[in-house]
Amino acid sequence: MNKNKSYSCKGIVVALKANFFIVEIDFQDSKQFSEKIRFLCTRRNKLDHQGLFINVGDIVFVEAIDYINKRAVISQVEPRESFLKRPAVANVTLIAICISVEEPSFDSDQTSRFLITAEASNIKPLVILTKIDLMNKNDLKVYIDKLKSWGYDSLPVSIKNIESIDLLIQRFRQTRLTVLAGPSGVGKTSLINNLIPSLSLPTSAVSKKLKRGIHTTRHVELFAIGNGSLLADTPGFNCPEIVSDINGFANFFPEFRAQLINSKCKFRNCLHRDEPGCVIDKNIERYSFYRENLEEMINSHLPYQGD
Ligand SMILES: Nc1nc2c(ncn2[C@@H]2O[C@H](COP(=O)(O)OP(=O)(O)OP(=O)(O)O)[C@@H](O)[C@H]2O)c(=O)[nH]1
Ligand SMILES: [Mg+2]
Ligand SMILES: [Zn+2]
Repeated sequence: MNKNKSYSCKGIVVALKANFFIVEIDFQDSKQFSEKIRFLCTRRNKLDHQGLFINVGDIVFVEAIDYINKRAVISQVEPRESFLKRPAVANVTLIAICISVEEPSFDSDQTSRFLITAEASNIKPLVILTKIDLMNKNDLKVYIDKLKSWGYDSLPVSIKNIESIDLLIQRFRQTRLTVLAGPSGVGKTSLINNLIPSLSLPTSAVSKKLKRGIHTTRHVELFAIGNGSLLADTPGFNCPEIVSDINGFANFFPEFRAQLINSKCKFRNCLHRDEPGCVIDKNIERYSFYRENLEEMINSHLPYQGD
């Protein structure tokens, strides 16, 4: 294990705490023995001047390493391969969108908004249907089929079903950095506690009155899940904002993309509203969601006409 002070080491930002960064460094010796150590870090002023914002998931170089007090200074940030804006995580390779059908109940628009966030960041989403112990098999099939018709695979899980947890571990170990995202109270932190039994992160029951989660997790944090893979717990939020330009919006819907592969609309810039020669089937489930949000975008782009 090389702990020579003059070295600069590569690590990953696993959490932000006030004005500090928690950086995890994997020290490996010649016998392949590995020890992961977390350091409380500040950053060199020059990074501020370069306007570089450091986020969880960033690969960084640290120097001035104090092994006794576990302190160091970030001197360099590697270019990002991807960036998810909300929750803010760099270098994400998979977004696992956690959605429950009961407690809190399934909300189609909210689920679509999470999916669109992933599509807009160009990061592959996977839907995890949580708390399946609270529903019967027929209902579960309805939701799996619904998501399939939108173009998404889903993995049904429950913390009360060990096999489903094992399947999740296998899935997450195949990808470098998975973010668990989704509304508050769907069970993201509970899943992590079950996937990594040495953790006991705080969780809380869904509010009976509001029928929603109470925002228990407040910060993004990365945890090692084996095979060099990382998993991010994130604070739940209930209404992700849609960020899209008018012409690119339809492209965020896999079921629209599938229709446009086989046939083309008459007009190249067709918005799939009421244009002649439009090939999009207006009876598909999410057309009304698309249309309402598109009209909102169009209206907010109209020049002000006066009162
Ligand atoms: N029945 C059942 N309850 C679950 C399951 N998973 C989580 N819960 C419960 O759901 C509640 C909310 O769980 P959390 O893990 O705090 O939810 P979260 O998504 O992390 O919520 P935020 O941190 O607020 O975003 C807790 O009371 C859990 O015990 C499950 O598989 N089945
Ligand atoms: Mg949580
Ligand atoms: Zn069209």
